[in-house]
Amino acid sequence: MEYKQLDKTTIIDYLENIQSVREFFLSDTIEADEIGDGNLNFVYIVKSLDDPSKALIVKQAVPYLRCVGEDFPLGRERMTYEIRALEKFYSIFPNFVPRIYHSNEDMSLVVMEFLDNHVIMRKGLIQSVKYVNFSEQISTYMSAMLFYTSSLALGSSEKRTLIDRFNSNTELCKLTEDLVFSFAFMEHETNDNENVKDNPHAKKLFADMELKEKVLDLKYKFMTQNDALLHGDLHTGSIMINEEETYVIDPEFAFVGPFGFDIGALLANLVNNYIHHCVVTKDEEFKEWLLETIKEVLDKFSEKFLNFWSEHKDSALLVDGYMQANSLNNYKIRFVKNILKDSVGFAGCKMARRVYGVAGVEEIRGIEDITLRHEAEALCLEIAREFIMKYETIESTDEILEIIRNAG
Ligand code: ADP
Ligand code: SR1
Ligand code: MG
Repeated sequence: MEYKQLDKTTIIDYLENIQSVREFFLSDTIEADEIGDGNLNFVYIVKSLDDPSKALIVKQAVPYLRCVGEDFPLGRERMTYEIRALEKFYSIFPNFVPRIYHSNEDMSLVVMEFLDNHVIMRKGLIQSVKYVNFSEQISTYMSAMLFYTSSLALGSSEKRTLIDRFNSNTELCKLTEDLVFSFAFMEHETNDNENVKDNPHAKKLFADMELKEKVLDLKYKFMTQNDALLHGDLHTGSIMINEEETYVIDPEFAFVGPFGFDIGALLANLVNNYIHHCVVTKDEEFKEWLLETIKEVLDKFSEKFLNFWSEHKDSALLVDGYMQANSLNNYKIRFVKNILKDSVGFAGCKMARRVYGVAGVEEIRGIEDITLRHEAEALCLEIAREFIMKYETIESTDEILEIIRNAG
């Protein structure tokens, strides 16, 4: 089928020919509305006019970056990787990924479950909403997705097949290389240059060679380590949540990359939210809940990852009988500690890129009072720097919390 960019009218004609969608809506009259608020794609809600409880989401990639417009071309193949990742993640643990009703790589389009009772997590966190099941659920999601797509679970050829299926997501990997690890640390036309101009914190960041060397090390890990299938953009805007459930959406940046990258993205976004509450709401109780949540997410991740591993004796990495039990156990504990260390480094890069780089986050760039915004930015850069400079020596989650608490 030849690619065609759909709109809220032509989507209806398209869906009429899709069997699974017809079975969902039966003979109901349907209507579409565009609801996308992301940076890259168009997202439509398609609703039944006969039964308002029935709705589906249609997401289509266009051959440019939505938030900039047609002047910024971007291959729509990103949707191919989003579809493949959604299917892969769903096959590992269906509870955390929207159900797919239809996908079409030629049309760069996916039709999926409408998460009607869920909100984008970032929005909830800004409103100080506590999600009590979150640490349990997201730690299961991250440990399962990372473990079962890694060489600790897969055989050697299966792992290489997985890499072949995902690692031509070149344009989006390049976007991350540029935006997360490079441009936000230097003078660049894509930065938020109104804010960079005459800003001593920006000047200091861009001149911080000690920091930039460490960022380069982390960028190199991002570019060369093929540990596991990543979501690739696991910020709190890619999580839809309510008090009971957690769903992860939007994996178009998926590729086989370093274990610590998704965990780092999540950590960075939780800390950015903490900073918002330090500076704007000063909600001490919520800040404490965020810190506890960070600790729980990381500790539970390690525990669950090790549990999955204990059930797998043979893999690309390990042959049963290769090592004595206690040595193997020590090896595994060290392995997971190294994942956490890298997560902290990646979190630092992810935090810093939100300060002056393109695509800020609401928690910081959305602060209208300029003095408070600068205060949040300074705090963000301070914690990011500590994370990046110290990540290789971090031994426990308590040390991570200490860095966060002691800043400011
Ligand atoms: P982009 O790739 O452009 O970032 P997203 O996948 O993040 O797009 O989707 C943009 C917005 O659409 C989300 O912030 C969310 O509000 C809404 N959305 C996306 N998928 C769903 C879904 N399955 N159910 C409900 N809303 C969704
Ligand atoms: C120009 S795209 C900017 C950012 O949006 C996505 O959510 C990723 O984080 C990307 O870096
Ligand atoms: Mg998004």
